[in-house]
Amino acid sequence: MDETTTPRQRMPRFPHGFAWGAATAAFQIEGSTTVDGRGPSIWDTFTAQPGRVVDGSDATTSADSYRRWRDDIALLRDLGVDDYRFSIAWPRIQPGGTGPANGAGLDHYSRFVDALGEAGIEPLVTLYHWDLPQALEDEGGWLARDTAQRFADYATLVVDGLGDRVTRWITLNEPAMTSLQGYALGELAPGRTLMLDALPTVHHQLLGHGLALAAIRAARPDAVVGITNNHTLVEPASAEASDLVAAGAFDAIYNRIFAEPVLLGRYPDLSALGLERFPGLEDGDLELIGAPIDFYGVNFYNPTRVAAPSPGSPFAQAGLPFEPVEYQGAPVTGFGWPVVPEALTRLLVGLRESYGDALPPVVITENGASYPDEVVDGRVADASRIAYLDGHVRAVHAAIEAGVDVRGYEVWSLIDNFEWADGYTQRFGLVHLDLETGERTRKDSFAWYRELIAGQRG
Ligand code: IFM
Repeated sequence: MDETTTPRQRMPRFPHGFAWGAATAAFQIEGSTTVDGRGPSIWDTFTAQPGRVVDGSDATTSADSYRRWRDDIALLRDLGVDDYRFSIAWPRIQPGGTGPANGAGLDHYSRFVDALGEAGIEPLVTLYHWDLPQALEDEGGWLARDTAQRFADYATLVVDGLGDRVTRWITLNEPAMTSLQGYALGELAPGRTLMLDALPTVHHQLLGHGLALAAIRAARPDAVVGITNNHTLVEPASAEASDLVAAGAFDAIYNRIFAEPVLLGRYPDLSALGLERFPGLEDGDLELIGAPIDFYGVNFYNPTRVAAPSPGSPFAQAGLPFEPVEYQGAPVTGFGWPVVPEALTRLLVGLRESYGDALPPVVITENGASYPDEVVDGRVADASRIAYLDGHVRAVHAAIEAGVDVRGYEVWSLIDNFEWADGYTQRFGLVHLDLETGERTRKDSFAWYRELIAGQRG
């Protein structure tokens, strides 16, 4: 250990049973996109369109984890994690989005789960991390109510195949990003620019969560099921009334329309957006969506400062009552995201204050930072990532001390991977990926995290 990998201060002790892990997603790491009968997803379509991905790259190889999964498990074992959060690719299980399970695809994950078990690592499985089968997008994607039922059918196939060895399931990853960036702004697949007309995709995803939750519970009463939402701590840009109103509207559309139906069984008041009833909502839906879950997954990266839209800005032109503004006074990651660890404590305490006993135990299902890492003489000295992770882990501890029931923490990500529309320009891994050779090099943050986990056990 040298000075960059030695924690500056001793990490406080987390509660007994707190689970330490690392996270990935199928499309971002697997490659082998045409192997074993996998069908095309919206991300294959999107990456093939010129100009969609900043470096023109695609995910046909990435970390090659579909073939090199044993290497990934060796890394996880070395890291000493309790669990591994990974996702199942829907187009490997149902290449056309409907019908019986594709045996070859299911067998792959079955082998993988067995090997994790042999390594003493518990799977935490995300059923949907953005790779919708293209055939379903052709039928309307998440704009179509039927996609919710298709998702529940797919979830049932997976749980029937793996539920004897997998206990913990996450239905959806970050439905906010799918709706806001995928269908409203066009920054992620499927690249639609529907603005507020994208709102039915919010409801149909949440309905998919509710239907899948019921299906999983019916198939495996012992299953432990949650959802993962991406949360940001929203701060008004000033104390002006207009900025306070703007921050409230942004909080509603980014955080609360995804949290409240799940936790409280109702949508927040969206009259600031001119909405009296949520688009797509039908009688009985909220009972399904708001059915009790076993844990609530929180992905957190950074806070967001929000102002009233300046006249003529794209936000004003789109009729949106808010505009995110630069977050001054904090260091930034490679993505330019502000690094403010205490914002995570405030966010978690705020969730507890807002939702009280309706908030089940929380798992931090993603947290991490991208930096432009390089291998120099066989080493990646990523002191900035260590500082980011160290600060955020302490922030989780502070939230627990303040009374929030947090049960686990997953670093995003185990290994550098395909960062969606940013291609390979943003490296989030504890492990460096050589994009030419596929070679994996443990970064200093890997050693730091390994020591943290070992220290919590000792
Ligand atoms: O890489 C993504 C992940 O797929 C979803 N959450 C945010 C990460 C970093 O942008």
